[in-house]
Amino acid sequence: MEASQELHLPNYMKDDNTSQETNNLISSLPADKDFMGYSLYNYKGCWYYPNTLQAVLDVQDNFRPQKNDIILASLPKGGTTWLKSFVFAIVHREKYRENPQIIHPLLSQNPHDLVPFLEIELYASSHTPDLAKFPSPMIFSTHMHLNALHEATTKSSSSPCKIVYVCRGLKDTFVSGWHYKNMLHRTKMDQASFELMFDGYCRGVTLYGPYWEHMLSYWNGSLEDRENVLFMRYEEIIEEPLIQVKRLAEFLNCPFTEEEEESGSAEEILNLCSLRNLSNLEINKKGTTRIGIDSNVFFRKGEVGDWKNHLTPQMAKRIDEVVEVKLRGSGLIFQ
Ligand code: PAP
Repeated sequence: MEASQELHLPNYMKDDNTSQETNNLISSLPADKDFMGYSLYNYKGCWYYPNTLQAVLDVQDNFRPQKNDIILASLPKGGTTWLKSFVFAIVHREKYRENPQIIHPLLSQNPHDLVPFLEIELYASSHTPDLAKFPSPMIFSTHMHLNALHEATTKSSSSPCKIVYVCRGLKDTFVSGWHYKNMLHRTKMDQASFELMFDGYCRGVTLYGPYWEHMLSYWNGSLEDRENVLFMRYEEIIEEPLIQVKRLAEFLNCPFTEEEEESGSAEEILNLCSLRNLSNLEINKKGTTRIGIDSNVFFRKGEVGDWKNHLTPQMAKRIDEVVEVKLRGSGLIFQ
C-alpha cells in the first residue's frame, strides 16, 4: 500500500503540526517507514510519526500532573478502552449511585471522550491545553513509554500521581491492531499489507514500538514503585474480572466498602464496562470520537487467542522468539 493512496488518516499519523525545532530534531533521527509507507522516527528508543512526536515533546515540556491525577497508560490495542471505562466508572461511582436520575456518562459518551489522550488529543491540538475543564480527579491516558512519560511526571512539583498500565499478549495485540487499521482507514487491506505490518511489528518499527520495550518500561516501573505504578494484563481482567476491578479500586485508593460489596457495586461496574454493553450503545455504534476516529473501531471481539485465526505457526514462532529474547531475565512472562 502506498502512502499516497487517499485514506482516512488521523492527525497523529500526519506531519503537518510540527515546529521548526521539531523538524530540525526529526532530520537528525533514525528513520524508517511503517507498512503503509508513512515515515516513523526513532526518538530515545521509541518510534513516532512526526505529529505524535511533536505532541509527546509538548507533553514533556508542559504537562505537570497534580497529586490526585490518574494516568492510564497502554500500548495501542492493549486494553485502553476497557481500562478507561473501568477507571472512570470506579472513580466517579459515588456521584452516579447517589443520583440515579443522572444518565451515566459511559452510556452517552465514548470512553475515549471521557478520558482524553494526552498526546493524541490534548497536546495534539494545543501546546498548553486547558486541563481544568475536566472533572476532578483528572484521568488522562497515554500510549507513551514510561521513560518518555516520566520526562513530564517527574518534573511535577506535586507528589507522584497514580499510573495504571494495561497490556495484552503481543500476538493478540497485533491482530487487534490489524483490524483496527482496516477500520480506522475505512479500507480492506490485502495479505501483503498484513505481512508487511507483521514484519515491522517484529522489528519493533511501529508507532510507540518496540512494544516489548514499552511493556518492560512499565513492568520495571511497577516493580520500582508499587505504590504509584500498577501493571495490569488484559487476559487477567478477562479471567478474573472481579478480582482485577477490586485490585484497581484499591490501587486508586478508593476500595469498595463493605456496603458496596454487599450491594454488588463492583459487579455493576463490570456490567456497565463490558464489551457487550458498551459496543451495543448507540453512541459507540455511530459517530466519531473527539479526535475524529469512528467510535465503533474500538470494539470488536475482545477474545484471548484470536491470533490463532490470523497468524501462521511460522509467524507466531517468529514473534514468540523475539519476545522471549527481549523479555528474558525481566520476570515478565507471556504464556
Ligand atoms: P486503543 O489502544 O486504540 O484505544 P484498545 O481499546 O486498547 O484500543 O484495543 C481495542 C481492543 O480492546 C479490541 O480487541 P479485539 O480487536 O481483539 O476485539 C476491543 O474489542 C477490545 N475492547 C474494547 N472495549 C472492551 C471492553 N469493554 N471489554 C473487553 N474488551 C474490549
